Amino acid sequence: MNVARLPANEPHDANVLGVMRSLGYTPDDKFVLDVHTDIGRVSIVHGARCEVIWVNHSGIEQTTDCHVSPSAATRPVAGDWVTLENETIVSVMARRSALRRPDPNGRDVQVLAANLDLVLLVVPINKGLNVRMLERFAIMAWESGAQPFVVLSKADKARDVATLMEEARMAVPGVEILTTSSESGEGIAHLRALLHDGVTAVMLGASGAGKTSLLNALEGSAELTKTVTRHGEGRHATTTRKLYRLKAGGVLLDIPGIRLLDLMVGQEGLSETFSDITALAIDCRFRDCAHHGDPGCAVEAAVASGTLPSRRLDNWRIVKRELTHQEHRRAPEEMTRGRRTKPRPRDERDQDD
Ligand SMILES: Nc1nc2c(ncn2[C@@H]2O[C@H](COP(=O)(O)OP(=O)(O)OP(=O)(O)O)[C@@H](O)[C@H]2O)c(=O)[nH]1
Ligand SMILES: [Mg+2]
Ligand SMILES: [Zn+2]
Repeated sequence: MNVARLPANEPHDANVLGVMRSLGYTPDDKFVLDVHTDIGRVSIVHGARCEVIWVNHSGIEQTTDCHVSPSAATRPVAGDWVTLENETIVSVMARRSALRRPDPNGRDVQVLAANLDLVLLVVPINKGLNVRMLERFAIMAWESGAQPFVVLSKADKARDVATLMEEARMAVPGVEILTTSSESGEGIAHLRALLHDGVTAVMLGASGAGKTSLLNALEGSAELTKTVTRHGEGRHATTTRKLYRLKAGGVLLDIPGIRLLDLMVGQEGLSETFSDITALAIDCRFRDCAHHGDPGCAVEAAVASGTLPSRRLDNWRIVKRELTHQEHRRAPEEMTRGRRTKPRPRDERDQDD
């Protein structure tokens, strides 16, 4: 727990609280406002500097370009709550959720955005649905600790939307799905209703999926989505992660497109995304069943009996392999240490879960 003093009876408290709420402050945030500490939210990070929105001692909202003190233990990212002293970020508050991906160096993890409630998985359906991509985005969203929500974008150019919805439903069971079009306005009101006061959402999707266009459709804003050169080519891709406060309340982070290769896979996100397989696996004879020719495998039995589509198991195996690979790159020693050589028998499994 960080600083914990409730606002005293000072005239600007209500104002401070109002601005903090409009910035997405919720009771889930692991700190309490304190009149003696300047707290703000990072809206953009430019290299070593951060743009922070905060309220000064007169209760006036400010947007300040801040340095980060070398003593700050954590490097701030968009969405972080930070404390300020003389326009310098001195500390980063504990995060209640964070969207992460593997660092390009392969060993570390990079935080893309912090303190999220909702991860909008923006996947276009104008050329069919990329199931592989949707599954991975869902894994990354589950791993963040925020709630995933699927936005099937560019619905105005989609054919057979009902089938695509069904495919999406199968890929991420239990996750809500909405079709949208920034052209026709389909689904925009629904999306706006989701992003009410106290909600921080981030849009996760490939480049060109239509994220910035959704922001524009929601807000009637005109963030660049397209710059056509004199020769008729070129598209404006988002290059910075930026936090927007929506007119109807709520906070939305627009981030650059993510490539399939940069996605993070994690054990928890895997079992949530493939919750159908997770549920079946309870009946596998071995706790660490690989669902690949293992004796007593309930998942393979479900495929054989037609209850589970074989494509689903194929995809699970691929992602599982990727996960093992990523974990291995991040912590080779830990992997070897943690690996069990022999599967435990079933009754032992039943006791420790
Ligand atoms: N038909 C149609 N085209 C769309 C829709 N939404 C976006 N587009 C087009 O798709 C292209 C990419 O849209 P952007 O909103 O820039 O995509 P983005 O996800 O922000 O891309 P990055 O910033 O690179 O991550 C643009 O040319 C948009 O005009 C839609 O709902 N329907
Ligand atoms: Mg964009
Ligand atoms: Zn199995």
